[in-house]
This record gives sequence, structure tokens and C-alpha cells, in this order.
Amino acid sequence: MDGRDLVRAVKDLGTERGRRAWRSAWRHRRADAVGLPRRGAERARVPGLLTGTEARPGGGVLRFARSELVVRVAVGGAVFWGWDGAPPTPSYAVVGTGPDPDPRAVLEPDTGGGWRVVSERVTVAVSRHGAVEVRTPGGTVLRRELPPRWWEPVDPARGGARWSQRGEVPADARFFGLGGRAAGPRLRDGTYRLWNTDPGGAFGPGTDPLYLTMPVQLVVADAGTHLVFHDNSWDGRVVLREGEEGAGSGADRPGSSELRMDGGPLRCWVLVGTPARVLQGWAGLTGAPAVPPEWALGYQHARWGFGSAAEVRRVVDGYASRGLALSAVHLDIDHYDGHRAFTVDRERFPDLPELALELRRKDVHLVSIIDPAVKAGDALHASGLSVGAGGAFVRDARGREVRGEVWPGECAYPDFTDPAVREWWGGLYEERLAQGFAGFWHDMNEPVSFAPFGDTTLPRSARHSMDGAGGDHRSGHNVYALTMARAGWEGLLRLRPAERPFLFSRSGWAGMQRYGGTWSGDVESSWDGLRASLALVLGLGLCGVPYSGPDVGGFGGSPSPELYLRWLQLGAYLPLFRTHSALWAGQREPWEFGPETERAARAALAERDRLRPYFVTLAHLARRTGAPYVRPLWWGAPEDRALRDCEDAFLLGDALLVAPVLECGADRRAVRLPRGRWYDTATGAAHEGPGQVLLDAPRGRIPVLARAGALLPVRSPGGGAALEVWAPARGRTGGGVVIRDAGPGPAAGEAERYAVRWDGDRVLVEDEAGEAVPGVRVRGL
Ligand code: NBV
Repeated sequence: MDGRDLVRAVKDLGTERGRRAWRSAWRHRRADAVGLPRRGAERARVPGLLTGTEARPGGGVLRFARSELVVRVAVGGAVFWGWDGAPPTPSYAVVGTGPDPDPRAVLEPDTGGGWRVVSERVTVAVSRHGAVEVRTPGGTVLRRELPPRWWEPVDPARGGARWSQRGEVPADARFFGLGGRAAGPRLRDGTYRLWNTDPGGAFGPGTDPLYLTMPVQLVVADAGTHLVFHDNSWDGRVVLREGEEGAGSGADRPGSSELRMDGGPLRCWVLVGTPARVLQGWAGLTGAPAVPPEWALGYQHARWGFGSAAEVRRVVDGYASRGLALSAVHLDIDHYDGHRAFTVDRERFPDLPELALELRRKDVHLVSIIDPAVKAGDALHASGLSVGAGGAFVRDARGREVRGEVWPGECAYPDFTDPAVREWWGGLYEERLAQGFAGFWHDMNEPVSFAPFGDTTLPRSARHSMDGAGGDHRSGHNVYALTMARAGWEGLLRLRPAERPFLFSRSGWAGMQRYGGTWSGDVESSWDGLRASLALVLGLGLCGVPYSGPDVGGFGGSPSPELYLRWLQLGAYLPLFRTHSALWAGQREPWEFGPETERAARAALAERDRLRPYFVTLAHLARRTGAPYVRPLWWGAPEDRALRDCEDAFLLGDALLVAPVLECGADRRAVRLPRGRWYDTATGAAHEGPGQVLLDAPRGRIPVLARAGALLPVRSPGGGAALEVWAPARGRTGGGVVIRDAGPGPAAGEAERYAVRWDGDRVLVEDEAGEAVPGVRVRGL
């Protein structure tokens, strides 16, 4: 406990909730004291020398004096290895039984007494001491993992091994990922914890970890791009250190990424290739991103503290009367009865289904927050107690229900790692659907239990089903929200099979994209918070979770009109475009910031609305290819080092480059351009990349550039669909893909492909049959 914690802890004693939190924290501490084995003396272990090998499909088993390594290259090129016989499945991240082994991969002797698995896309070389190297077919080393080290209790009854493994990457490599990191997108030297955590207040770039962590790193170097995933949900730390070219005596110092895990299997996947290929492989391995319903790609307004149906109507009418597009309104815990999930405060919201219907007629959808903790002793708790043999709730090592302190008071926690519990929980969404809710916002699912000291979550000794495998909160914690999302997603599909569920969740883990997206959580209302918002979206996208966005304006404060506007202008180009704020925070309605801000906000909302069909295309493309909607500038040119270090702009799909204003008072900004011609969409001016240009960014807009030759679907002023094309450079061609939504159901829309070329003095757009497409708006001429 540091000084700040101490002050917090003492202050907490002054309130009833605070006192309950104290009691709960003590109970958790005691539970761990009796429920977690003391590790006692430990013994260190390394693999030792290679003693033998055995070929298996896709690779083989390599036996060492004190461990065994399974190496397997899968069809499509994904590399798996597991120490101590760790198999790739079961896994909370990998779908099904994982990809099949590549029958053409062969295990053969390597130089220096090592062995290697050679396949078409990648070679995995294992030294006789157990170092594992991932090489391109040309022999370039992308990553070298040194032999791991385990520390295991001398008495095996006291638990499994902690372990660490250090990987080396080229000196020029940059690290991205690890889930949602406020300090990103480029992860600089430091220690990043793998433990989903509610920071307990508004966070900025210096706060780590946050709600959604995962052991997924994307590493980009001149030699190539790779993704490495250590499939292990335990608590751990990743120590990153970027390398240095020509360090010391002129030799390169490689970059390093050391993983130190408190337990769990040492198993790892590596995917190599272009960023697009790597993310495609990742989606193949861990599941395709869910496509949100079309309306969830529009602008949304949330608020903790609407307080009444009347206030919701006031806000919705405010948008409507000003002609500002609004797609959804989100109700927070203040619409619950006593903060209990799946209830309604009927005094403040006497007619929720009616309100929902009324909003739906205006094309506004209602989204409900869902908190996982269930108030002890109430009807929902009783219903959970009848699930399966032992009830739905997490128990401690002695079989007693684990209680925590959350908004409703003393609460029990559903064990979502139990299939029967997921089924029960999924059925509860029926009540929400009957209230008229169309989307779901999972909160507090790290999971949180208020605590004046210690960890603000469940005790580590708490037991989880782990889908039959059995385990405790040390392995269950990080997959709590992932399995909650699965429960919600599967429940909604059962209840409304003809609709794609809309679900996003504060916490999650690798594979989260299968069930929905996420959002920033309680990002601070500051310029730093604005910057962190972009970092989160970019980083999560590179971990395979493409749908996310910040609380526009920040969560807890009252942004200045300028900050609010710059946030809104950025948000308009992010997948989840939602303003949200805390009970105690200032208003977020665009008209609350004065006429000048309202005018500019109107333009941002209108542009988002115009780009809706493009967002639909990007959502469907993400499902098909794993490519995030929001991509770093180096997406198509990872070898361009200047792009690799550019963190203040992004690509939206293939067509657009968005350069938000992230600094107070700025009305111009430098924009780094990838290769090719780029048009400033506001002025039509053409700029040639690669290079950097200085562009105007007056209050009314942020620089957005379109790639020459790009084609994108937009909404025409009359509301119909239209195509927009940006002229290719002379002598060049272009094109694009359009995927239209085939309704609210799971059916995938057809991909339409268009080619763009010069025909004399005009720009021609042709469909796949080679037919000229009439009525396309050509810009940049
Ligand atoms: O439900 C209240 C808030 C919510 O508005 C916010 O978006 C979440 O991140 N919630 C956290 C719980 C309390 C935060 C202090």
C-alpha cells in the first residue's frame, strides 16, 4: 500500500460502501491466505541439452534433458511451439482444435547440432540448448527466443512453475499490441503487466495495465513483420526494450521482449508475413471479428446519469431538432433499480419499452450497460443458485461463494468459464430485449470488486470451472470478460437468431473480436487522454480487435469546447463513435459548447453519416480478412521507418488517411504520407508521398486525405448509396471493394470489386464484368 492508497483506504472507512469494501478486501486476503498454497522453496530449471527428436505432422517433438518441445507449422504458416509438452488446445483464444499441421513441413538437422522445421513460408530452428529461431524462407531471423527458465516449487503439491522467456528481435524492430495500452501504439521500453485491471479512476498515457490486456505482440522490423502470442491467461509481465543500431562498438544491440509469467503453459504462436497477412492469420487462428449491426457504425450518445426517461427524450430531441444524426443512446447503471443488472428503476424509467419504441421510430437504438456482479440475496442471485449442481457463482477453495463489493452492494460473481453458467446468463438478455434494448455494453468485468487495499478483483484462490479443466482466479481472471462476452453473444444469437448482436465490453482477452468490440473505458478528459484514445484503438486493432473507440470528451471531466471538438472529430473516423461521461462530468451534447463548436460538430457528424457505407464495408472486410478498420500508417509499408514511428495519424481502410489534431491550440499540423499521391479531401490539393506535409487544421475540421485511385462507398445527399472515386495519378490505376450490408442478419454481403482507370481525359470506373459504372462522383480532378 503506498501513501495514496493509504489515504484512499482511510477515507473509504467514512462511508457504508467503504466499510463494506474494507470487509470484502479482508475476506479476500484471508481467502488467499488459506486457499493459495505457499510456494516454499523453488528450484530453477532450463531445458538442458537436446537428446533426441521425433518427426510429427507439421514438425516434431524435440527432447531435451529436462523438458520437451513440440514444434508444429500449421497449414497457412502459423507456427506453434509448446514446452513441457504443452498442447495448442484447449485454449480460450484459439478456435476449435486449431489449424491442421502442414503436411509438407519437415523436421531436419540444422547446423550446430540443432534441428529445424522447414516449411514454405517459415523456418523454425531449434538450437541444441533450446533456443528457438523464427526465420523467413530466405533465412532472415525475425525472432530468437532464448531457452526458457522455470522456477518450480520443490514440493510439486505447492503448484506449477513460474517461467520466463526472453525473445530477441532485430535492432530496428518496433513493438505494438499487448491489448489496450494507453502509452502506445508504439510500445517503448518498459514493463507491461498482463492482468486486466480497472485503474480505478480516469486514466492517461502513464496508466498501465488497463482493462483489456493480452499477450499478443506485433513486431515490425525491416526484416519483416511477425505476431507472437503466448497462449497463457495467467498474470505476467512483458519487459520490452527496443534495440539500437550501431550500439557501442558499432554492432547492433537487438531489441528484446521478455515474458515473465506467474504460471500456466509455455506455449506460443508466431505468424509471419505482411501486416495484412499476419492479421488474416490471427483471425484464422482466433476467430473472425463480429460484424456489428449497421446502426452501431453510426454516432452514439451515452451518459452515466441521464437519470430519467425525460432526460433521454430531451437529449434525443435535441439532436433531432438540430438535424444532427444520432444512432444510439446508451443507458448506464443509473437506469437500474438499486444498481442491479437486468432490472429497471421504474420510477425514473416507467415506460422503457415505450421509450425504446419511440426512439426506434426516430432510428435511434437503445443500448444497455450490463454489469456481471449479482447482488447477494436478490431474485437474480436465487436464479443463479439453481444453475447446475453447485450454482452459477464463483466459489472459494473451501466451496463458499466468493463475495465482493460493487455498485449494488455485496455481490456474487457468475463463473462464466462454466458452460452451464454461460447458458443461464445468455438467457437473461431476454429481459433486456423485452425492455427494447438493441445492444449491450459490458462493464466492470475485469471483474471489479471495490477494495481499499489489495487487488480490486476476486481473490486469486477463487475457483473457476475453466470449462471443465478446473482452475483458480490466477488463470480465470484474464478470461473472465471474454467468457462473459461469449455468454452474452451466444445468448443473444439464441434469442434473436436473425440479428447480429451488438456487444462491446470493457475487458477481454485474445479472441474477444469473435463476440464484439471494446471501448476505452474511463479515459481522462485531457489532451493526453485524447492521444491515449487513438493509441488504444490502434493497438487493439493490431491485436485483432478492430471495433473500439473512446469516450468522446473523456470520461470524468468537462472538456473545453476545443478539446471536445477535436475528440469528436477524431471519433468520427473510429469504429465505435460514442460520447460518454461520468455522473459528475460536464455535458457532452454538441450544442452545449457554443454555436461555433456546434457548427463544426455538425460537420463531423454529417461526415460520419456520409461515410457509413464505407464503415460497413470495413466491418465486413475485417470479418473476412482480419484487417482492422483503423490501421497504422505503416500498414502497407512496414519497411518505411518514418511511418513506423508515426503515431499521430492513421489509415481508415485503404482509402483514407486521418490526421487528428491532438494538440491544444493547433490549427496546422505535419502529416506524414505513405508512398503515392494523396488528396486533401477539404481542399482537393494533391500531395506526393512518401514525405511530410504541413496542412491546415482550422477548428472546423481535421486533415483527412484520400489515396489517389481509391474508391469508397458513401451515402448520397438524398440518403441512397453512391460511389466516390479519387482520381488516380496520370498513367496509374486504382480501385476498391464495396460490401453492402445484407440486412441485420448474419449473412455476409457480397463483395463488389471496382477498377478505376483513366480513359483519355476522364476517369472511368468499371465493375467486375468490365462495365462502366455511371454516376460515380470523381474527385481530385
Ligand atoms: O457504470 C458507471 C461507469 C461507466 O459509466 C463507465 O463507462 C465504466 O467504464 N462504470 C465504469 C463504473 C464506475 C466508474 C467510476
